[in-house]
Amino acid sequence: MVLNDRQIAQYEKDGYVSPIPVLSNAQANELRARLEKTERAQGGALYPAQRSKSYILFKWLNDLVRDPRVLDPIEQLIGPNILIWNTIFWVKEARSKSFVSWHQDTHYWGLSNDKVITAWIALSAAPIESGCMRVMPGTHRRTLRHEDRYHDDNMLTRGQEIDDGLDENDAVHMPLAAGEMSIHNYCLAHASGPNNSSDRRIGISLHFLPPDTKQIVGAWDCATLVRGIDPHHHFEDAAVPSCDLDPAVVAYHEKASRALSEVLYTGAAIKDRKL
Ligand SMILES: O=C(O)CCC(=O)C(=O)O
Repeated sequence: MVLNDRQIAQYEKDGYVSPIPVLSNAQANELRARLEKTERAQGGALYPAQRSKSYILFKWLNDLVRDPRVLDPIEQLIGPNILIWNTIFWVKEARSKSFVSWHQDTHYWGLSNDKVITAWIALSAAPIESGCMRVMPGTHRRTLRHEDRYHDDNMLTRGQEIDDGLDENDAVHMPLAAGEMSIHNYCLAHASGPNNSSDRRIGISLHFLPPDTKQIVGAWDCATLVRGIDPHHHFEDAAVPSCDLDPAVVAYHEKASRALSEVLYTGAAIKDRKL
């Protein structure tokens, strides 16, 4: 067992657990190098659509979402049957203003289940000065009002931001070393500030579902069973890449990423595709 009773109780009460060691520093560096090789080959960055549903596109990430070091603590929190639904790259360049406003993902992902869980894995060091993840303990038990603010430096699709009297003094930072992971319930309010460090801050969020979850906003969606069984089949089985940017899955990934983008922008006044 990876998580002890205190950590499990903290997840239930506060909505998060951090840090959890997952990869060695060398393994995190190796995955970072794989990502940066793709970025270089494309002129310096991922394309916006490649940021999401990326486990369909990158073999190394499809392996990571099945890694027992990642899944064991997830199983302790949501049970033995686990689907990977989405993964998102969160790259903040060194000394960049990129930030993520306070938000609860539950309002935007079209999912029926409040057990949906996010694992955030650091591929670079993510100390406080780099704009690490922050959370508001206990807010996973409240529905908070959001507004779309469309800020250029906001990494979220529509600049969604909680406008419901949150007190910044209640926030907790979740700094991570490269290779460590934080976990939070997707109903929990979270955010992150600009990167004031001299290195890139590179993270990947992995979004896992119990199989009784449904997509209730989008007409079509996909996911991959990574542990246990799926008696429900609410999601199409996602394509699996046999190498990074496998030509056999590129069109499928584009379909999945576009379908997700449509869900994320449902009801938005402006659809400026960031994901
Ligand atoms: O990487 C960040 O700073 C924010 C990530 C995030 O919002 C998420 O994983 O849900």
